[in-house]
Amino acid sequence: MLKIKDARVVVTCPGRNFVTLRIETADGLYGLGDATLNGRELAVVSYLADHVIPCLIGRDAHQIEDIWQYLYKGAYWRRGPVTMSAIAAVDMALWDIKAKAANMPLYQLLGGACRTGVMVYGHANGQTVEETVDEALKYQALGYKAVRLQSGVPGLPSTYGVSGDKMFYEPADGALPTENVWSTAKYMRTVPKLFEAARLALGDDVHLLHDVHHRLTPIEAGHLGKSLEPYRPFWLEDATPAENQEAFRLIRQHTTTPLAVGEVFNTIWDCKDLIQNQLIDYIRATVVHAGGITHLRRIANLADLYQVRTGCHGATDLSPVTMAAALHFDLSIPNFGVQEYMRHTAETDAVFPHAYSFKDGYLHPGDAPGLGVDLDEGLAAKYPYSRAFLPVNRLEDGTMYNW
Ligand code: CS2
Ligand code: MG
Repeated sequence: MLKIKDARVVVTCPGRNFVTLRIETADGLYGLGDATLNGRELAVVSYLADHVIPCLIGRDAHQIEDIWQYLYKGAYWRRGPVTMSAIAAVDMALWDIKAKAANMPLYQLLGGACRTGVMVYGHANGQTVEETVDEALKYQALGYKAVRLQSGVPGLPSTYGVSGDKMFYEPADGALPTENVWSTAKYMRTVPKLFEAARLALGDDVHLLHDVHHRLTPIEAGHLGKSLEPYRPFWLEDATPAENQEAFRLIRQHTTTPLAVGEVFNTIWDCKDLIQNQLIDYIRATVVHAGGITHLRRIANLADLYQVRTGCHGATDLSPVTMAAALHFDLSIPNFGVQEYMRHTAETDAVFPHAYSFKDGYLHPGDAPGLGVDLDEGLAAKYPYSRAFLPVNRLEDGTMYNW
């Protein structure tokens, strides 16, 4: 029995807000779990502090699956981003503790390595197509085998994925939501030019990815996918909102461009039909928003039956605790595809010292026992929470739209 003696939630803002759960056992072992839900952080803090932690004290930290079921079925109100981020944090921390107790890196406990490293993609962005291609060339020079391309859209003051930051990207930018203006017509004219210029400049040996960020209707997404086929994109991400999973059938009918979706998914139910009907090629659900390693492995196992690979979300607003957990997961599953890797600020990396390392386009979680990430609570306390909202989008006529 590894009795849970204490658990607390640590909130810090070294460049951006992060919520971390720390669970400690009577034997002095402790584990960390990320519970950061961008723009809604404090809802998960309360869910953990007021509703989950009281239920954890005294339990056996070894019983990861039973505790998962207890928090999921016992909540009565199942699913959803807040509940599943809270459960995810507990799950990550318990796997961290179990691997430390076993004195091995988590991937070894998850069945060992299926590859020598985790291929990642970087986030090239620029105000213009030319600037974006220049940034992509810099990633290629750093050894990246895969690069995501996001450029400004002529005629639109701002758009998703484009900022002054080049190695990390933080969309939550205001004490109240920033209102952006969107035009699908202007966007649809830009993306094919971006891919044509990038393929020309970077050659054939680099994977090119793009995030539509939920902004097209299914038929528009089919059209865009088709127009990019000559440039062989690795994937088109979040081509249309996925609440109606059937919507992807229409996209499939019009293009063979691979489709990736899932960063906003919280359980296997959000993607079961997409996977079983072969409507997607990459599932992007993450350990922090989809119920932790325990549940994400279920999703990956289902996906494997249909030759769907993983492409886990790894944006800057997912903490280094999530990145560490994701890498142990990515290294150990058979149907790994690619891992998103937006870097963190130097302040964040100092608050969360970690064993994972980048080399020649690949990340490796390292071989420290557990997740291989820690939390400097003294340093964290120097960065108090600062409320920040994600932007919203309106069409040019003022209609509320998908950001
Ligand atoms: C994005 C994210 O990285 C991605 O693929 O979709 O930047 C996303 O917008 C943020 O994580 C939201 O907090
Ligand atoms: Mg995305």
